[in-house]
Amino acid sequence: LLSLRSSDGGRDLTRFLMSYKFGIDEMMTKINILKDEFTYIHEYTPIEHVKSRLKSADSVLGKAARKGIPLTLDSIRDNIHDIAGIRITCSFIQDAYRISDLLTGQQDITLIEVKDYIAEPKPNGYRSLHLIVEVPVFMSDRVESVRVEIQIRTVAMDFWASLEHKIFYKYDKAVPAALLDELKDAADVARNLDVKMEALHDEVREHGAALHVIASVE
Ligand code: 0O2
Repeated sequence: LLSLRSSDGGRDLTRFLMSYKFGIDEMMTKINILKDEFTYIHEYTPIEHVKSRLKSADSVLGKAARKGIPLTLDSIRDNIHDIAGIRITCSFIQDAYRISDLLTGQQDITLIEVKDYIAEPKPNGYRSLHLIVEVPVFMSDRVESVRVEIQIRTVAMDFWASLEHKIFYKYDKAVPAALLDELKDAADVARNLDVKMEALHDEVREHGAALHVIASVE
């Protein structure tokens, strides 16, 4: 195999990464359809924000080298699952599972892996629902199944994760223990906020349903 850092290998790598960009495009279309349809029919959408990112060639090669993965396209495809990444932010915990079900229930999506850090948060307090899915991408001469990592989290989880990520890099991954403890406390506060907001949301919805029943009887 040509070295992926040589000019020919680099072209192969660019073409390889292009299929991940198309994988993101396919998934974004699905997510935007769900979002628009929900807004139109229910006047409410479980999807608040969506962001996507494609890992750069350098960061893919860097990750492969760090993990001791051979620098071939096949082994990169098999071992690095977050080349294409999508992050969906929602309001409530139950929305995260709803979005996950709506996406993974689609005929052409294959669910490869689920990591439920909402049910089982990481020791540092990180919470999020991670899915690895495969989506077909139709190209001029072939169909490729492209893996996309989807992170689904509430606004509170996202707020915590983005600050924690910044702190982690600010301290060059050596965060002082006292700060780690405070971050864990903040994660607990975010979790409590999610639980509280969900309970309020359910209460308001039940109240709305009761009003609807009264109105239909009258
Ligand atoms: P970035 O900069 O966001 O891309 P992997 O390392 O992906 O091969 P792993 O560790 O099993 O395998 O994956 P996992 O646990 O599903 O987490 C992958 C991604 O989730 C991370 O990507 C982060 O985006 C996010 N994540 C996981 N744990 C944490 C955490 O403790 N804090 C924050 N803020 N984010 C987390 P990257 O590549 O590490 O980072």
